[in-house]
Amino acid sequence: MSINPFARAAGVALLSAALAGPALADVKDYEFQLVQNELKQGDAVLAVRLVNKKTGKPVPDAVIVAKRIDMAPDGMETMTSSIEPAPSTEPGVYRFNVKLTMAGGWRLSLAAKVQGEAGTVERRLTFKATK
Ligand SMILES: [Cu+2]
Repeated sequence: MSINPFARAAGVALLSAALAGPALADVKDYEFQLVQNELKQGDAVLAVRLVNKKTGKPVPDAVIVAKRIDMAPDGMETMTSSIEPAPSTEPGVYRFNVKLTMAGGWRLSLAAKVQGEAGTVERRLTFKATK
């Protein structure tokens, strides 16, 4: 009986993943949450917290790979505005300088890579810009 060495290597990898069991986290265990749901219209700082839902702990050092704000909640999906990273003030809290050019409902879309995890954490969050 001959076993393809690649198949054998894959089998070993699967086995070690299975043995790792609960220690192996999943990107679904991570969630972005808004720090505040309402911001003043104009130049604002939008802050989100990344948490591990299983431990309840904040997750620092994630790499934001995609970000966008638009007014989809008010039926204006094509109305986007600028969003730029701002320095963090607390581990696990990610801050962005945004220009909220209009009062109303906004949507934040984020994608991030968590250190040591495969896959991408994606999340859409809704907040409000007030006059
Ligand atoms: Cu608008």
